[in-house]
Amino acid sequence: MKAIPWEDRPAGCNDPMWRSSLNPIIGRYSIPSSNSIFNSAVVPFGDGFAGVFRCDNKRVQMNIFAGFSDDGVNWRINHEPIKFQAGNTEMIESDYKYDPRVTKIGDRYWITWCNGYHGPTIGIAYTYDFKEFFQCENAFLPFNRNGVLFPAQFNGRYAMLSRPSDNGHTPFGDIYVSFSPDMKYWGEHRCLMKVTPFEESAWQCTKIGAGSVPILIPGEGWLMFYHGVINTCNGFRYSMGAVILDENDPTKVLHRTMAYLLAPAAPYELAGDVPDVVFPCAALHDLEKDQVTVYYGAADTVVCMAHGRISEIIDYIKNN
Ligand code: BMA
Repeated sequence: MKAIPWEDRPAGCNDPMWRSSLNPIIGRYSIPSSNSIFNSAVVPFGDGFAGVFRCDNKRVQMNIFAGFSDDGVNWRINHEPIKFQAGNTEMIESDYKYDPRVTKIGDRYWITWCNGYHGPTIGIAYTYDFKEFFQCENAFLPFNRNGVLFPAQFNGRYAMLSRPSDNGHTPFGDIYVSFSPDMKYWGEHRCLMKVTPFEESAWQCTKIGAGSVPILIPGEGWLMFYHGVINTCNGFRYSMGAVILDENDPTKVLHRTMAYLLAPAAPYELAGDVPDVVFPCAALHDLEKDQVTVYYGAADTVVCMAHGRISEIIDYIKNN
């Protein structure tokens, strides 16, 4: 595997995670049509990396685009959005597509995203090569967002995290997990984790949503980065935390951050089309080197990275 993008902890930093000195790694105008590029997903692919990027155009129409990189930092994003063919169903209408995640399961890469079908719900598609994409049935009824697939099956069933929501800027939201034998029919919906009491952990007291594809940490469980939101007098503020789920039973939370891992503080997180947003959608990891690099959208405008030591993050989650 290619080395993941990495920088050691800066001198004097005691935080569990730190920002890349290259942030933002993708600027808002990185393709000719774009107003903003953010909330995007990357995975190891071939000799390098591939990704699916949320690029809102200058009409502020939301769509998803494929991209490629040799080093995970410098990206060539296609100038045309992904064009889907029919997958496990006939083509489904889609008014908009945003906030993609990419999960490799077996021989293919599955894309999940927020799909506009009479309101937001979870779209699903797959690709083998990031050139041809096959769209499948939507996972759920509207309204839902933040659909994230596990990279493994449980008793032969696929598992997906999601966040039932409303048609607008949802003022509530907990994370659920659902199962499917075939990526088409979803059920056995279980509530996984809820917002926290304001007095205990206010940054995640309004709504939470799954972020990165869960990473299996041997002997610990599934590590998943998620976002948490507090409603302030200036609107929503999005921060990042993480959770460890049971390796064999992804309906079980073992440990969860009460203190955040990363919250809006850098200029590109505080200023942009939507200020005060840190929104994780992907993570690259290297277990041997004890490294994880999270990709997050900043201020609904640009793409950024944050690094951390997996073992330290696990300890931090357990202790905080
Ligand atoms: C959510 C989604 C995200 C966005 C966030 C902050 O509801 O629309 O795409 O990053 O709000 O604006």
